[in-house]
Amino acid sequence: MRIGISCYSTFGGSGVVATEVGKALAARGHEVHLLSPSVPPRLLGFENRVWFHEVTASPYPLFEAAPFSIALASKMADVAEHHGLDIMHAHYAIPHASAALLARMALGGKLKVVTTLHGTDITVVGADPSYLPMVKLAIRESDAVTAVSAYLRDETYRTFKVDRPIEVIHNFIAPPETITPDCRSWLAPCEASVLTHISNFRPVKRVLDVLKVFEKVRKEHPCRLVMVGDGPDRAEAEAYARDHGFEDDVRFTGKQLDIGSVLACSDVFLLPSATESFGLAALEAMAHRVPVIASRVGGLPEVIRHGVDGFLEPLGDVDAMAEDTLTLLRDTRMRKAFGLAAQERALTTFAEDPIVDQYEAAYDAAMTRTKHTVDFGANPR
Ligand code: GMT
Repeated sequence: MRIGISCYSTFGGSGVVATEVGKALAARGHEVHLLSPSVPPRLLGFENRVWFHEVTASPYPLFEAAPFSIALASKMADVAEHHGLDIMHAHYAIPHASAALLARMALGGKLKVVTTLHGTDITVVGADPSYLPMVKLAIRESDAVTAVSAYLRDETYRTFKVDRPIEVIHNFIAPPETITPDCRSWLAPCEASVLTHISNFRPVKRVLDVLKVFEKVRKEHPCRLVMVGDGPDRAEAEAYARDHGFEDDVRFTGKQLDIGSVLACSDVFLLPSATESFGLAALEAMAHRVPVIASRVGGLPEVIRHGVDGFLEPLGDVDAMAEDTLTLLRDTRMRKAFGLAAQERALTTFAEDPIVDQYEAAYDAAMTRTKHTVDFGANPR
């Protein structure tokens, strides 16, 4: 098949899933065209059968902001027409799915649209009245829709009241990257335990809860905190560490491509998010044998088994999360057993191959779907 994949070029989340799906499909012999505002970080080396198409919205004095969605739809239509694409796989509803529908219209209905819902496109921004009608249209009119967890599928039905199948295709773990062997000596000198958090530091991640958990744990057990990523709440988190006198024990590394090396020297991963449709960062930690302590929200219970490979606590319960962390740090055998169970679950339940099979099946289903509620008229091609 010839497949377009449209995504944000983010370090985590939908950008990672979209790029890894693209790479896996290309390895299976499909022709893959990635469309994004810049090269996604996971598209590092040269990949056979993968094209990259940069999407740029040209400025014009009349525009208050250059219309990215229109530029994206135009690029999709152009690439689809000139490379003979069968499918446009939109990752994240806004604006990727809506733009794909426009491209499909521009091509007289000849392009099939598969939309993958990732989380905040439904739970945070999608539900905002300024976007809701267009997200609803995108969900209704895509030829196939997938969601990264059962939780997200159910939330989509609840919020948008759409009457169509939505298939759950979980996030998966791509084959691990190379590990830098000695990063522990810089991250946590003096044999201290290492707690890690990786995110985009948006309010939904509750990074201050991470610092509060660490603040409690460090009073009882020698440890360091590694904060990987960047975003709006980083400055507040750094200020919290300074104001509470433990800034020397926290490393804010900023965005990192090689999170495998950080995870390889981590003892516990903290993810106290307000909501998380799946929690790809948790899965990545688990694949590196790091038990995850998270809030019991969204799709996280589909990933982490409480008391088996991690702990799930009520949202905002930093006391319970600190207690869980101390339990694991004090009991090395238990922590190792949790780590092994986590890795086993990550590499079997969320292995790449069977999950990419599911995406291929979704494409096949989309190719055979004929019903569009919008009348596209004659094919202008
Ligand atoms: O907020 C983020 O974490 C980024 C966001 C995205 O779309 O880039 O992540 C969402 O998609 C990931 C991949 O499917 C999921 O694993 C994350 O749980 C989800 N984030 C939230 O629901 C907050």
